[in-house]
Amino acid sequence: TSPRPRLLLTQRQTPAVMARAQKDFTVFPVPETQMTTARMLDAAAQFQPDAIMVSTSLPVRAADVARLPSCVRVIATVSVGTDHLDIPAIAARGIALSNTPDVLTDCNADLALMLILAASRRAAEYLALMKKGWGRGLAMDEMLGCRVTGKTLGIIGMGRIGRAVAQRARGFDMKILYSNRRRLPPDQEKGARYFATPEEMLPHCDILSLHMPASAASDGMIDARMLGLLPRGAIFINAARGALVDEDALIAALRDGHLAAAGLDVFRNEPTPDARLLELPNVFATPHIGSATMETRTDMEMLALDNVEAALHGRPLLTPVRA
Ligand code: 8YV
Repeated sequence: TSPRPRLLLTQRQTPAVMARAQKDFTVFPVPETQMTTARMLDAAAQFQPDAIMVSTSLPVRAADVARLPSCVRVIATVSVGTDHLDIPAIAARGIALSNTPDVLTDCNADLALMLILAASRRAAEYLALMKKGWGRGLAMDEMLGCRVTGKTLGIIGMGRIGRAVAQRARGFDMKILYSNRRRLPPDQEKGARYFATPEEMLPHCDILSLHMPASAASDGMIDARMLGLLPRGAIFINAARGALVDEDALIAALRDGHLAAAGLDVFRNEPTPDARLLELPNVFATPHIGSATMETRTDMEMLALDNVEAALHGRPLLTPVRA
């Protein structure tokens, strides 16, 4: 029998995935916490893996790709986003690359709705009050939130996740606007109103939610000018990527009340976001947990393993990342 392929896991996976990995592969000892890229490169040099599983918290840039041993045939990222990877450099080394689309769409959309509801209804402030001691009844006009039902939601990036957010928002009778590189066919648009540019859409949004990938072109696209186009009192939601946002401009807009609130799952500096953002009472923040359910993380990691096995058996990847 041929020896089992060697798999470098850069962090622990869910129990079902660990069991499968340990059965089907020789697995490098998995660290308690996420490896750094430097540690991953050392482990790769020592362990000589056929395959490596990474995630958004393990960037692989061109200089890192250059240091990978030649035995590495496939990198599987446990994420739909690929902005942490140098795709051309990986392709140039002849290393197959897969990601995990679709399986996380629902959980990410659920999280976006959680952020919309929590930001609109001041969940962070109420939780802080309850922990401090409710103490006395709130006055009828004190600490009021914003109604969600019937509001206008603008979505930038109407891909799988954006459409799943729209689907959920329809349950709250929200009016859906979207901007996207291209207009969707009617069966996907489902009555949402298309804008060719975000600039044209923003003045009409009560709530703005980002669902596009990060890239060099989209870096910092939500800046002071764009935020200024939103009506006063709008709510800003980001469960996509922190790099899409100029956080100085976001902080200014939240401080001066131009934005009523923000719901943020992603930040420019993870895992140590700008403290000024987290101190704001009108920010509801979570630590990049859009896909973090047992079911979805298991599905993502199983799909990553399926891709690894396909690559090592010379079959086409299930979900390839194309250069
Ligand atoms: C992370 C994500 O991958 O899929 C993505 O693009 O950002 C998340 O699902 C996950 O949190 C692991 O880092």
